[in-house]
Amino acid sequence: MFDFLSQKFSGVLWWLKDRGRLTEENIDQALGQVKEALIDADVPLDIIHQFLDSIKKDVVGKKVQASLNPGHFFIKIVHEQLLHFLGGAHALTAPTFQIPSVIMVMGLQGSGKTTTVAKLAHWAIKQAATRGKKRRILLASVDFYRPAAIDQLEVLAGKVGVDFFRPASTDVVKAACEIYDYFKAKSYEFLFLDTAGRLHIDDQMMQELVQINAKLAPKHKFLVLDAMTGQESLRVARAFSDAIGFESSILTKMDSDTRGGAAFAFRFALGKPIAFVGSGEKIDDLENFIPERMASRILGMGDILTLIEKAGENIDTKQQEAMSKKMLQGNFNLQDFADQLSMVDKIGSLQKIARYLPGVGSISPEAMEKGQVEIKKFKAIISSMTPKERVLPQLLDASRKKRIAGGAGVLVADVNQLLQRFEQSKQFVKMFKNVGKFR
Ligand SMILES: Nc1nc2c(ncn2[C@@H]2O[C@H](COP(=O)(O)OP(=O)(O)OP(=O)(O)O)[C@@H](O)[C@H]2O)c(=O)[nH]1
Ligand SMILES: [Mg+2]
Repeated sequence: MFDFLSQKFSGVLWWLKDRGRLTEENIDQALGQVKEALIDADVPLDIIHQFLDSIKKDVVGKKVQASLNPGHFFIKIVHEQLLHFLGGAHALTAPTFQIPSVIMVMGLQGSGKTTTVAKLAHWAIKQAATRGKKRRILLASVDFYRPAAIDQLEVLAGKVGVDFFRPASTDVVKAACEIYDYFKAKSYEFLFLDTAGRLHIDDQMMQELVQINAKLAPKHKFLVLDAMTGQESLRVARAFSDAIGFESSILTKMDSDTRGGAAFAFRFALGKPIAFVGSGEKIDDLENFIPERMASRILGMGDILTLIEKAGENIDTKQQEAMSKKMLQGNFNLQDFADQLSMVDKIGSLQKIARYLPGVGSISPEAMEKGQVEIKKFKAIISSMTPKERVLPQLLDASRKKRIAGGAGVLVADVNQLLQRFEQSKQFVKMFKNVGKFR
């Protein structure tokens, strides 16, 4: 997600960071490239101009801090403005649902509503579980537009492990009332309501939603937008906002090779936050949208925090904290590298992780597979080393390498390859450490 913007931005900014002086010429050159990147990402032109103007105003208006070189100063301003555009540092991160609540999703056909209903229910269960609580959750749908739509939700409810209710009526508003009565009668805490989509904004769809909204007064309304639709999704969002209103949006399919333009522009164009982003088809593929992290990601700093958080679901927090501290401090030895590789194993596929790392855009499945095999090999090599060798890899002379290769059942060339990878990884950590300095 945002790989495209990230690649373009980081190219410009890393080039600029080494300039000793900011001249009108190199600022204009950098901004020109930022503009090109945003146009290519399908961000509306008026929004691009406002964004660039705000950067320019800041660059001219603010004094370069003594501790920063001019290139870093420029990046800092771009980062600040980006953050502002995406929702600000103190934006609401995770919505909490009051008890009881009706939570309604709406959006165009195929935008991901039904999948998102299941993801939200799963998310609510996980949230409650962190406080040792269990929620009584009901899923239901008033989508009579597509024949299999309601069955789809029933299957998903089974996967999430929550109750499902099928209304007898096929009149949308009557069905909505039936669902609501059932929800009340059975004292559920949350009702997640799926609605029908249409290919385009359509009067009948809007009218139905207006009526459901009036009858059920959902406490939370989410607009589900397919991030792949680009600028068009902003027009859709305005139409839903005018007709029904919603508090925040959920951008789906951020795992696709979308260029991120809609996400970039949404908050600014609509004045409403993005609450979540969908990053896959599974019920677990829902993330909070955190502007700070997204801004860093776009600027090519990678999203170590998200990565670590994801890891946290599978890895104990102590290990996680130690790792992030080491990364930030730039102390990083082969043992850490091995631990990191184990984390990769625990988190899941490399493809997922690659999305969080700077400059790693799309990687072919073959390359991914090769990567997984490499990880296994590397782990075997590191486990054949002595603890001392792991901390001081410079000890590894030819005879030690031979011993290690023998122990791991690999070639000496593989050991060398590991050391090379470790060096690269250290470079990345170093870069991250430097980035930390001027943020
Ligand atoms: N890759 C990816 N696919 C997604 C995501 N969210 C939904 N999908 C897929 O998109 C397709 C449409 O999702 P649905 O949840 O059925 O969309 P919908 O809005 O309910 O569609 P209608 O009910 O027909 O209006 C399905 O194949 C989903 O698996 C996502 O975040 N990432
Ligand atoms: Mg649906």
